[in-house]
Amino acid sequence: MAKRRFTVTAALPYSNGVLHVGHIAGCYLPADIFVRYLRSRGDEVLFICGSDDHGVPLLLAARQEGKLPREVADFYRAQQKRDYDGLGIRFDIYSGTAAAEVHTEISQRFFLKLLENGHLEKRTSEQLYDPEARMFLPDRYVEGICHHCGTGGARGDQCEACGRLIEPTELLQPRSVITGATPELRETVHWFFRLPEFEGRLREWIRGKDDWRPMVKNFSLGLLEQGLPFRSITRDLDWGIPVPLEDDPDAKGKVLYVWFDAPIGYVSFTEQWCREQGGEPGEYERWWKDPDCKIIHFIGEDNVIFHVLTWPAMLMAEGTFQLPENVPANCFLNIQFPGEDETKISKSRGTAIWINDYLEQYEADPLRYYLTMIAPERQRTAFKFEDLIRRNNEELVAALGNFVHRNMTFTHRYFAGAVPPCAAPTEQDRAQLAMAAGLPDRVSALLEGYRFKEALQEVMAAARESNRYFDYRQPWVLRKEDKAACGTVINVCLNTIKTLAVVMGPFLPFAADKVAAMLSATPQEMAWDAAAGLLPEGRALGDPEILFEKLEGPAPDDAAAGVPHERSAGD
Ligand code: B3M
Ligand code: ZN
Repeated sequence: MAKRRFTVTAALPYSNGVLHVGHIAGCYLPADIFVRYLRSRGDEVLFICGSDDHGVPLLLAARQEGKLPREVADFYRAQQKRDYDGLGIRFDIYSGTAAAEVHTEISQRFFLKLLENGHLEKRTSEQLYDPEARMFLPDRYVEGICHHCGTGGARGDQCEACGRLIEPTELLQPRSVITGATPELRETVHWFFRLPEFEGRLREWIRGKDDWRPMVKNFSLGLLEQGLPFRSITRDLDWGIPVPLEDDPDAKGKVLYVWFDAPIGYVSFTEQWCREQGGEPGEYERWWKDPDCKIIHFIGEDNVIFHVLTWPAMLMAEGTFQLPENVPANCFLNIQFPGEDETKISKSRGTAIWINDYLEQYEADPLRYYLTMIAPERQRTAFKFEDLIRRNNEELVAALGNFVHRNMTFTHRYFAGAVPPCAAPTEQDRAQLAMAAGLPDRVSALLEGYRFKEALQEVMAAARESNRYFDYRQPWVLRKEDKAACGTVINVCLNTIKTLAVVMGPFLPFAADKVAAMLSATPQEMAWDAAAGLLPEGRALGDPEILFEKLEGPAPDDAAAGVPHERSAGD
């Protein structure tokens, strides 16, 4: 296959906290799997992420912790980095919108370009003001009832229940999050983005995307149907990117809205990475303006509106960028504890499983495995810890780990640890080799369609089939009756293991590395296109190693084994 070029991003988490399993299942793990797969194929990929350091979420955390916003951002950004590292999620750069020096300049230039192109409008409007705290209350500083769907506890930027955007002044029964006061209206000046101008182009662009997930496509087309509002893209805050209009007194004390500067962060971090590689200023353009480079944004369901409507509209308005090729979004991951109902993952309610806690006790691969197998690709699904333990033991250990282990130990015991020749293969031997040889293409086809769960199921089905082949051919019996035939079976199995190791690499990178070492395989042999290439006969193998440990945990609770419930983001 021809080599391609990709810019892959994963949503920038707010640096107001550490990461839990829901974050990872939402976009970081699928993005990492996709990137590892592309790299194994030999495609050129830049994998960009970092923290979203601006906006009210950060200010609320700083207020709560009695720290400066920058301290909070730096602290959590470093924690998040450790969590990703521990899980084997390997970005080329993990920066932050308050950490990347170029971000201020790139965001301000973007703003000015939109202004110059006539897509911004300065307006005086009435905004919510907290008379006790003596400040305006943008975004999450205010809560109330969503005027779209009537759900309470909606925040002044977006309603979690219906996913739609909210202007604080539209909230019913608004309340200041800081003082609890009922806000009053005060006049202030802001810059608005003429989003409605882009409705037609957005609709046409989205309609043409036949390979997008239906949830992503239908949700955004539905919003376009209702019409897009003018969006205010500046705020009365003292934390953020200053509005770059020194000569305009109205710009004093205003910063860019966090959802304006955050997606530009993808571009800034790219430029930061280029410069760290010794590049000239502006080299990010190769990753953002070249039609031959495909841009893929991995996100969670609540971010669809921003990545499919407002950000592409910003890109259209700027005029020189490419639009994303795909925006694979996952639904939310819920959680279920034994004997309890499925519930949202929530920090305040204590229903989160934190990555740093998990990694203190367990390896990364079982979590990567489980989160992919329950990936909320089409609907919400529920995380159950006892299910993770059960599936690790019954699937990773009993199928995949066992197949590798039984063949490695057999080879060491009876073939002096070297790959035996494949002499006179039978029909079954050939069928097994053919099954393995077809595996990379079957997995590829699913990964290219962003069907990560099914791709991993395909790998596991191959592992189970391989165990059946081993049991059917009974090499432990053949060993005494026909040593050459026994050697053929082991040869076939070792070659199957090599193929399995390559295709499981994107999902289970730590285990795949162990297998590569056991097979003394070179990086070239482990490339996707070489997955079905045969191991040389006589190759000396490394020592057998356990791939997956059996885990102890809460007893599997079959009654609680929940069925994912259907839900569209528009509910
Ligand atoms: N910071 C994530 C969130 O909504 C948000 C993503 C920004 S991606 C440019 O929690
Ligand atoms: Zn709502």
